[in-house]
Amino acid sequence: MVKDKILVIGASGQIGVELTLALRKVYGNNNVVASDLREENELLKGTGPYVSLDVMNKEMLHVQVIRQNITQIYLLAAILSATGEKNPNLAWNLNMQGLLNVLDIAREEQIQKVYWPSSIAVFGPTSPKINCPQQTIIEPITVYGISKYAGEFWCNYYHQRYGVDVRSLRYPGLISYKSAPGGGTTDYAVEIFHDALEEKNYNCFLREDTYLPMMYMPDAIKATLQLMEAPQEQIKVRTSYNIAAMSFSPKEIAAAIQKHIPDFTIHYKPDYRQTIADSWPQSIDDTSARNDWNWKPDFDLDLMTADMIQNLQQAKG
Ligand code: NAD
Ligand code: AKB
Repeated sequence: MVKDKILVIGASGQIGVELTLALRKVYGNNNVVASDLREENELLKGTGPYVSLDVMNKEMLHVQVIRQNITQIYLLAAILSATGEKNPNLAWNLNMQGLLNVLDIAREEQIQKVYWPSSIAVFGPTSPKINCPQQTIIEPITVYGISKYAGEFWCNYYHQRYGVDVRSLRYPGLISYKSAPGGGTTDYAVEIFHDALEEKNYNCFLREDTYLPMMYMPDAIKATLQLMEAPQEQIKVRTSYNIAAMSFSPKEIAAAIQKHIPDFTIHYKPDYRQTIADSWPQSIDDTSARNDWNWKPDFDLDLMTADMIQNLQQAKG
């Protein structure tokens, strides 16, 4: 049997750091190669191999895959919703070409499994707002959402046509304390904790009543590992699975933080990201993931808030 050897592309990002560390626990430090365009994240240093890699450079990527005897690829490099609206061409090019480079190499080198995340950003203003189903009207209005929706169908195509075992999750907004978010609309739900602890005040770029689907990073990592470990026959959705954990508004997360920091205050100054948030569903129906591979989250708003504050307080000394 061929030994698993994993390449994580975009390993220095918000998800990449934690996913790389989690994969190293499961597969062994030396069997998970971290890679990124930017320098190695501090938390990854000394925990396993790292290579500098641009996913847009297909030749370089191909050489690394062969040289390192890679059997699985996790592609996390992307431009997120808010940054994408500032530079639509860059977002489209990276999000599409990066994925196509990986899928092509996976086909040519018969890579066993590929992971590529999609997002709740595939949904648009015409999708149902509450408990948005797996299959529904999907008309995204951001370049990020368009690239994710197109990407889902490329994954499905490479699976159907070439047998590439590529799997995907539509992550909601992810909340974490280990690594910073990278230019999304849901980033406020991370920033708010840092400002609550440091300034006792947060200026929110979304309206107080903007409900969005969110998830704590440990649940996102759990879902990713669970999806990737599930037997092939259990994976019935080959575009991307809806997954959900919690939904809240800025007003609600502020109230949850005030249970720990009573003098915390929040002010609202919506900017261009409000339009993006308004186009997304408020909550997600993840029945398919629950039925197909037993998905179930562990964290709700209060549990996540308590854990975030405890860990950030410890880190800040
Ligand atoms: P991030 O911006 O924090 O990290 C992306 C990483 O990719 C960065 O370290 C960046 O340096 C790297 N990168 C950029 N261009 C590259 C290139 N050309 N070659 C190699 N590396 C490159 O993003 P993230 O939040 O960790 O997101 C990872 C994936 O998950 C993305 O596909 C994103 O769309 C998806 N996702 C994230 C969230 C979230 O809330 N974080 C939600 C839904 C989906
Ligand atoms: C973003 O806000 O762009 C991301 C996402 C939901 O995909 N966090």
